[in-house]
Amino acid sequence: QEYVLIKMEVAPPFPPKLKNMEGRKVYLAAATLRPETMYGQTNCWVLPDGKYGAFEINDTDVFILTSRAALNLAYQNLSRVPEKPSCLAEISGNDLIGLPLKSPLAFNEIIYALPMLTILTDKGTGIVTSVPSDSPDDFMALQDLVTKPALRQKYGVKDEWVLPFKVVPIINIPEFGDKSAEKVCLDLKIKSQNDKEKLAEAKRMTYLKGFTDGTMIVGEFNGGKVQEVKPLIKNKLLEEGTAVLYSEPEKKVMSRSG
Ligand code: ZZB
Repeated sequence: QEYVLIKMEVAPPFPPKLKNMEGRKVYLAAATLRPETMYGQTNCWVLPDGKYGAFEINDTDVFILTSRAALNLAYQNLSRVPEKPSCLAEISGNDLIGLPLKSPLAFNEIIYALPMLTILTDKGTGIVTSVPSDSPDDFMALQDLVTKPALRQKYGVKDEWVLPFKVVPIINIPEFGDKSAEKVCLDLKIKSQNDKEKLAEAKRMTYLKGFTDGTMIVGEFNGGKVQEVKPLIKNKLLEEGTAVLYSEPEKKVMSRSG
């Protein structure tokens, strides 16, 4: 599986945990398969109990992600020390909540790191960028934070990190309109981010239709078909240096061999 890693830059001033990294470029590195949706980012997701680290990628850049992802990156020429992750600090997801970020292509100039409880730590980087217009998981996780003050309180999430951020329409799908994730979540009567089975179905539907029938309604490639502009936007991000490629080794399917 090949992901695009989006470099979501931590905006200064750095919090205590990152103080010794002042002068470097520190990024939350989010793995995505949908680079064409980056215009619609409203926040970043981290797992509150997740274990992350700040890893030196080269002389200037530091990526915050899981140590598992750092090891994979080290074998893909993305570590200051070849084939060896170089960790400057261990950081928990809780430490990241509320970090202000600048993310490529996003219409929102600053977005915040917020808690998502369903992040898998054995996939991608454990950091996920949020596009609630087109990702049902993101739509429901954001909706949970918007509608549940107790959830915000539990994770120390300030209102201003969540409430001003509305769904940004970026892609039109004839069947679903231009907020496809919201529409599919409503149609399937999905209640929360924990509604796993229905969310898997919603994701399947929006992935497929977004790719085959989607048209961009914003940005440099406005009017273009998602299928056609996806590689163009990906290359643009890679060329300007705001994203890098990241390959995930195939997982062994233990249940099949017993
Ligand atoms: C932005 C985005 C916009 C995404 C969208 C999806 C959609 P897959 O196919 O299962 O590999 N993701 C990445 N890492 C994780 C993780 N560790 N835990 C949970 N979610 C993760 O799915 C890859 C997608 O799952 C990635 O692409 C990321 O969210 C999320 F409009 O990034 B995506 C219909 C989906 N739409």
